Amino acid sequence: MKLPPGQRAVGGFPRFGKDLKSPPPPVPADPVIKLVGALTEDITLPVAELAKLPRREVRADFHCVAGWSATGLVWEGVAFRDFYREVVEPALRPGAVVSHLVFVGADGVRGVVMLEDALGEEVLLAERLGGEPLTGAHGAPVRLVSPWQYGYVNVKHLVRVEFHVAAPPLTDRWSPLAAHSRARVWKEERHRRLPGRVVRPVYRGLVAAIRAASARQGRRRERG
Ligand SMILES: Nc1nc2c(c(=O)[nH]1)N[C@H]1C(S)=C(S)[C@@H](COP(=O)(O)O)O[C@H]1N2
Ligand SMILES: [Mo]
Repeated sequence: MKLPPGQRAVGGFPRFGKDLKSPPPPVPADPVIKLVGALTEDITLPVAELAKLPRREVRADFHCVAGWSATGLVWEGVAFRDFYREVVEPALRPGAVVSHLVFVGADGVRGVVMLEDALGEEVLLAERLGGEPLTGAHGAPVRLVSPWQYGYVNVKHLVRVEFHVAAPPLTDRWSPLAAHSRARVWKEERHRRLPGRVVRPVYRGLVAAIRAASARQGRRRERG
């Protein structure tokens, strides 16, 4: 299978993220997802309720903006578009036209996704990977999976989804890693202003540094 431009296959599926030195956030006994924003009122949705929606399986490759790809992953969960139609739309404020979503993880990581991208056919609220419940490494209890977008919008450990009627303010406007608002892998939208091709080496350097820091931490943990 061909990979998107600038991507290389890695063996297996590494855990990755902004804080690999910390263990994944613990999963509460009865996890919930808060739904907030353009709704008549906030909703606290038990993750267990997702089981009532139609199940969907997606086989896809996963692409981190830093340049590695994991191939042939099999995810299972609920299609985001089914969730949106059945849970969100009936709760929207009359007249509200949602344009952007913000997905928030238990570790505070935020991913901004345009509604039209989130409604794509293969976008899942995924609870299972390779026939098993998600592990802490890969986003337990539930994560967003949007295979046509870079990993950074595939937020793990979902605790909150915000429904916005305008583009949310950019918090990383001046960062060298300024995330692209679409992050589409086949268009190599790695960076908000610079062509993806140009920033490839920057992200590659970053991945090496994060890996090294995480390995050092792992060795320290082993030694106790
Ligand atoms: N909550 C949370 N979600 C996250 C991240 C993170 O640090 N925290 N990192 C993102 C990045 S950059 C990538 S590449 C993928 C990695 O997913 P994996 O750890 O399952 O390989 O998760 C994304 N989602
Ligand atoms: Mo990533």
